[in-house]
Amino acid sequence: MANRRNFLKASLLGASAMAVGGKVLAAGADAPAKSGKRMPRVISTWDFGVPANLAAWQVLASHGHALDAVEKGVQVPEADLKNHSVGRAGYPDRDGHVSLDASIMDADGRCGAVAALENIAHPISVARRVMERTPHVLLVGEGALQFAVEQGFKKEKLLTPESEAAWKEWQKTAHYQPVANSEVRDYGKKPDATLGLPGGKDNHDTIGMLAIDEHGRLAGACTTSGMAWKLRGRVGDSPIIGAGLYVDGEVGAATSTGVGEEVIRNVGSFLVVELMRQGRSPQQACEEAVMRIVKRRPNMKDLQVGFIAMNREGEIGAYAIQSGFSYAVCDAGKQDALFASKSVY
Ligand code: SD4
Repeated sequence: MANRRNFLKASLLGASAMAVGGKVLAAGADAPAKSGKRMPRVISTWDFGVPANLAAWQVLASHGHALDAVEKGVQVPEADLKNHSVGRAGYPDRDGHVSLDASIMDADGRCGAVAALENIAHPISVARRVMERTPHVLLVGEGALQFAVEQGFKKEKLLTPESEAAWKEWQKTAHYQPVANSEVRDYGKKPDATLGLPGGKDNHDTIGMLAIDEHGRLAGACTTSGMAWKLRGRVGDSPIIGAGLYVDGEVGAATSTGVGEEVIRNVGSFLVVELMRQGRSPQQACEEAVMRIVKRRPNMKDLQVGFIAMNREGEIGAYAIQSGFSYAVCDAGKQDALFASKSVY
């Protein structure tokens, strides 16, 4: 179990390199922008956050709203056929159904979410419709699908031949053991957003994105196909407001990736925002929230949870249990920056 000394050691030594255009540039402290202003800005989880941020940036750079930016941004991995952990090409559940979870939230506490949604490629946009066109926050399963179709979303088969092949391969053992996405990635290379995920190993990455626009408005989005081979009906943290995503315009925003059950148990993203409210920096808040989980679960060997956070000044933070968690940052200074997060192990 990580004790306080380990934690401090990890905080001090945890490598945090940044890759931009193929070169590792600097340690991943949140360096002040040259202009002194950190907005507009967008941060998102994992390597595929780089192209997602670019799409969000198009909105932010043309004076758009943070809410539009995060929706547009996360639609990129949702549509990516090589991405087997988000959206259209996500790996299915144990029984072969691709079921998607997503949530979206703005600075005023307005939010919407869908869980266990099947046959719709962009769950984030359905989540936004839940927020804007219903008195509800969360729609699930059949009801979410019915609502999506009523709203004009196209119903389509999502299971791609590649995902189906991976599922069939998995069925040979049918062993369900979420594996931490913690292999060391080569940050010396230009981030390759089309990497996809090797079958069966990296079986769960989620895109969580936080943005602040030029008016200082915060918003967040989170979308995933959840854990590959999960039990039918399993819902992770991503569509649970307060767990996978939380935004408070007076304080900041946070989102998570990793084993959703642990994040739900600890109401992770809400915790990160509350810690920022109490005066922690985004980095300190992410670290404390991760340590809260680690403290409760001594045997964290195969467990990954990572948080990213942004406060209302546009300062950011990231922290994970395991190494190998990456996050992408985009602002007026650099649009394709990818960082290796600090981590406990
Ligand atoms: C879930 N948190 O469904 C998601 C999966 C994920 O990295 O983020 N994996 O539990």
